[in-house]
Amino acid sequence: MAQVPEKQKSLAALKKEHGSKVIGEVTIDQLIGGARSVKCMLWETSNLDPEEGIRFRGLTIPECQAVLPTYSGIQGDGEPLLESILWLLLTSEVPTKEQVDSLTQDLYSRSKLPDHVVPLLKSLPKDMHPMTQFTIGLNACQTDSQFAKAYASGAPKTQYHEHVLEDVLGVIAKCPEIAATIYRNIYFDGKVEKDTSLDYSGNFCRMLGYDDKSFDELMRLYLCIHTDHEGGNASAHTTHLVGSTLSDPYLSYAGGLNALAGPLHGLANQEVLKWIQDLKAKFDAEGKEVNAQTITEFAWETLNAKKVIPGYGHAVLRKTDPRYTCQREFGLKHMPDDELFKVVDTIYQVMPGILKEHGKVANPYPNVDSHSGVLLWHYGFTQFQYYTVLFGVSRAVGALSQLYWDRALGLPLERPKSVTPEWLWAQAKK
Ligand code: NMX
Ligand code: MLT
Repeated sequence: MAQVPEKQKSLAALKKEHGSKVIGEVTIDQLIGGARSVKCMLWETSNLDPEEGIRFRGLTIPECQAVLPTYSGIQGDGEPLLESILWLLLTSEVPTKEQVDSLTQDLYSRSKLPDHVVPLLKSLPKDMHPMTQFTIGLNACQTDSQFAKAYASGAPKTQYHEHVLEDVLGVIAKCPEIAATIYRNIYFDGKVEKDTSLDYSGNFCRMLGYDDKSFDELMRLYLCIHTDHEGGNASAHTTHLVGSTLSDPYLSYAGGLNALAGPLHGLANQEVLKWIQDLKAKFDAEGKEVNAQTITEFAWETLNAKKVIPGYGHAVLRKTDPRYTCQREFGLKHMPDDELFKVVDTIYQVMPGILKEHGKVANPYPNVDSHSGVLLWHYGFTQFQYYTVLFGVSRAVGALSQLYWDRALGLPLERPKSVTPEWLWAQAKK
């Protein structure tokens, strides 16, 4: 990567000339409250503004949709290819279609799973959660780690990022087959059919067992928008933290997947579908329509039972997530009359008001997970316990692009300071 020496120099100069500059302070609220807004991580690949949402290397989602190569090859004609966003995140440059096509081939050349992985996945109980299976599958691929081998044979620190890049691309290349094997094993006949004449997302759809051009487009959109959400989210942060110990990218991202599997993070996408199914079941049984009034009733039941409304709220965002908005636009274009799509829209009309009235939530608007499930459901992808695996295939691209830069920039072991309650009380009384 040609930019590495220049970026290394710039960071070294920043540290040398301005290292002691104070850029913030930390309150006791922030310390107890999950470090919200504490600026303490360097993240190259994306940035999240509370009002505007995500920018990937400076580009908003609509800007990415306008300039990144698509399957037809024409920018703006369809959704961006996952490979184009990978190129953008890794290099900060908008790729050409030729560059993207060469990256697709490069990923296919690295996609073979070690021989023990498919038999291992097939040996797992079918009722083991798909995310647990995903981390097992990815951990088992670690036998292919180039970085671990190079480190063991004494590679110098200055070359770490070159070996890490091999693994970053290796993990991203292998994730679709691990994920598809899990899906086909749990819900179908275990057979995975590839079509490597297609792009990464199209081939992934065939491996999952879907052959529908409109679903391919949804997968392209889905995989692009879930890639990165700056560094502080739990899956990206975990990947960065584990990687800072010089654990290789396979082990680091398996750590990230474990964080993604929590219901306050990526698992919320399955929880949203479950919430909607529970709502429908209740009102169908009572002979009532699902409408603004019954949704409001069900939302208050959830809140009064001290449970969260899945898919609403965010640790950073203070407006509707632009990832929600672009999925809504996809729905309006491809399935405007779909029953569940309309339910999600009605939820969107009433939920912010309910959450404002409830009075606790800092952000009463929907996040990415609020919309993704119903779009999948429309195409017959109804196994919602699996949805977070799709998020996991995508998040590899952002978290691991940054992991490459972590090593290229020589970032050290992450080791923040903890304090005791006694120390905090002593500070409070000063
Ligand atoms: N429903 C009910 N209560 C909520 C919700 C919600 N959707 N969101 C926040 N709250 C509560 C929260 O539990 C907290 O209560 P308490 O004081 O009793 O602990 C209070 O409101 C203040 O929390 P916030 O400061 O608004 O949110 P925080 O930054 O702590 O948490 C989330 C952010 C995303 C964890 C939270 O909004 C949530 O639990 N949302 C539902 C789960 C979800 O959709 N997660 C997916 C996030 C996106 N992703 O993909 O990761
Ligand atoms: C994410 O995409 O990681 C989520 O929106 C959570 C976050 O940013 O904290």
